[in-house]
Amino acid sequence: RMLKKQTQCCLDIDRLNAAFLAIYESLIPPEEEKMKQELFLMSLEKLVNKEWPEARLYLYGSCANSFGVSKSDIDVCLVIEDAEINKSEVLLKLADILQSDNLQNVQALTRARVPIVKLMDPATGISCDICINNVLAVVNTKLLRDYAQIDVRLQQLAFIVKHWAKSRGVNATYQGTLSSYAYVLMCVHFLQQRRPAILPCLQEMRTTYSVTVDDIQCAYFDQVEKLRGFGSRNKETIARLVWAFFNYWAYGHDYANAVISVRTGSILSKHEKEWTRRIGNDRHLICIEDPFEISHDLGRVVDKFSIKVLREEFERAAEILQYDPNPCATLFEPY
Ligand code: 3AT
Ligand code: MG
Repeated sequence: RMLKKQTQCCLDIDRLNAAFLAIYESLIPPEEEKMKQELFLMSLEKLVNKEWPEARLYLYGSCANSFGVSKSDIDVCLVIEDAEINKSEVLLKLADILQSDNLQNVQALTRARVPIVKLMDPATGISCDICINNVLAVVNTKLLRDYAQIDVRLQQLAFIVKHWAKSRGVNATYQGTLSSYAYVLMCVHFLQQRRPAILPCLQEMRTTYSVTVDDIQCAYFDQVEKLRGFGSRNKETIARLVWAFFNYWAYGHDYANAVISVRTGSILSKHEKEWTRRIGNDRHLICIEDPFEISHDLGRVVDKFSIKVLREEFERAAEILQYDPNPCATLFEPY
């Protein structure tokens, strides 16, 4: 009877596939939006180069990692290769320059964890955050973009998970829930763990790309065009994967002991990472290892209240996918 029940559920799940694909497609930004962003970046770079001729601007975050939905804010990193600079001074100067160029809502946040200048371009409606010399974020953006080239199911799963997290209010690090970056890493790890695997572990393969940033060596196999079709032996549909993803985080993950690690493509123990005790504000209640900054747990923002909220949301999602007659609507209901 058990087996019959399971087969039944899988068939039902696959029936939802078209609906999930339609949600995914509705979230993809149009080509035109990407072009506008590129043009805006070029005009910004011109402006910046008047003051700092050697400086370069890079897009990072969801506008460059393939996991950006339509109308997201863009994240820009200003790279100045002068070790002597004072970030706060540069940010204040930058804010001045932008203000005199008629950009709107210009604001320098020099005391934030990642100091930035915020602005809005009235001509295009693009809102943007500019940080200084945050090269690690530019490199982790490339890693995620490279993973996205291997199997389209990563992009599909991540769009749906991010859309769910935003709808359910569990995508705010200042409230103790997880960043978009953390959710995408959870998706990559999940697809590395399927059998047959849908994604490889690029950092365990031959090095074809290597940079050293802030004393951290970032190295992995980046010739991803050679890996297209890697996951094709696994035939799971996106609906099945969404269902399995929420089941894993609701009932399968060992919150007491396990650390998910995209870097190794495996589960590590909290014990070996020495993430068993609370140190300062880092509580390690859900552990997601950063692929490059390996002492960094992306779950460290989660506290004893928000872990409950998160786990209840994972369980809610798993229950809905199992039993709700119209799961695609209920799953994304605003909280
Ligand atoms: P949204 O579509 O904006 O929600 P995003 O991928 O742009 O998703 P964020 O704006 O939260 O996500 O972050 C922008 C980038 O900054 C993503 C990643 O390259 C980097 N980043 C964010 N949080 C961390 C972190 N804790 N450690 C290292 N890099 C991070
Ligand atoms: Mg962003």
